[in-house]
Amino acid sequence: MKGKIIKNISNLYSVLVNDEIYDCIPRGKFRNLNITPLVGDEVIIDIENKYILEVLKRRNELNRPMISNVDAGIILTSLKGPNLSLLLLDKQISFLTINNIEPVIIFSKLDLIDDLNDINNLRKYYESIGIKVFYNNELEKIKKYLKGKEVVITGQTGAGKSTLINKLGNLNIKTSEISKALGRGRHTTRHVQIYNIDGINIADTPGFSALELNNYSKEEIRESFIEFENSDCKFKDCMHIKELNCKIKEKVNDNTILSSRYDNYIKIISEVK
Ligand SMILES: Nc1nc2c(ncn2[C@@H]2O[C@H](COP(=O)(O)OP(=O)(O)OP(=O)(O)O)[C@@H](O)[C@H]2O)c(=O)[nH]1
Ligand SMILES: [Mg+2]
Ligand SMILES: [Zn+2]
Repeated sequence: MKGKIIKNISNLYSVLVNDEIYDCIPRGKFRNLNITPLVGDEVIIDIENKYILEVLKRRNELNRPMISNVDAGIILTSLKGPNLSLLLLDKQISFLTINNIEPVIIFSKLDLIDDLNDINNLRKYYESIGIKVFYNNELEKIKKYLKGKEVVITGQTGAGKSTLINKLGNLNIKTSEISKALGRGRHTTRHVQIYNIDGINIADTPGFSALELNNYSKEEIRESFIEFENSDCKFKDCMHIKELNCKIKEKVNDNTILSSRYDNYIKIISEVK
């Protein structure tokens, strides 16, 4: 039977087959073949013995969070508690872009900020380079945009990922209750799980506080900065660092390119091999 993995906790995978959920374990051969099934995978299962027999070809996959076959990644970005980190935001945009997944920015905790001027300008900038941006209270707009898509929601611990999914789907995601019951004192999602909300498949994921992009090349990082495309620099292969007649640096100087974007680009490529 063919199904889709919608949840994974250690070696147990919940596979959805025609509205029924089967908790399966992978066949031993996967370990030898070095295949780890991922949430989002289309799989063939043996319903009687509750085995995953085969993982079908993936459209794409991420290692952080561990998920496959997604169209869009929501970068849930909190403005306060956790505080806004434009470096982490830009890293996530690059990470998703390199992996052929559309980045979508959703800002949360606007209610904790007095002056929204800066954040409105930030929104306009990211929109101007072709990225969809929402505030987390724009529930209907978010739903409309995500309709029919396979989506993963990523971002810092405590940014409000599970809260947003609960609001979108009128859900009460159990993971926060479980962590409360265990006395950890904070709502922390500990596994990846896909929820179906009015035609949107949306995966909740555990949060993180840092992201390393050092598996990628400097060129891949450069390509992931969308606004650097067709730069028309003097040198065709300009890295936009110290080269002469660099059009990107000119655009940074005349504020066509957001200076934090450029600074973060320099930071990210300096971490790379
Ligand atoms: N003031 C305010 N609080 C929010 C907002 N969104 C979420 N929160 C709160 O932030 C806290 C953390 O929210 P969660 O949804 O558990 O965060 P998460 O991103 O799922 O965190 P992890 O599962 O640990 O990765 C909760 O107390 C939420 O009520 C918001 O827009 N404004
Ligand atoms: Mg959560
Ligand atoms: Zn250049």
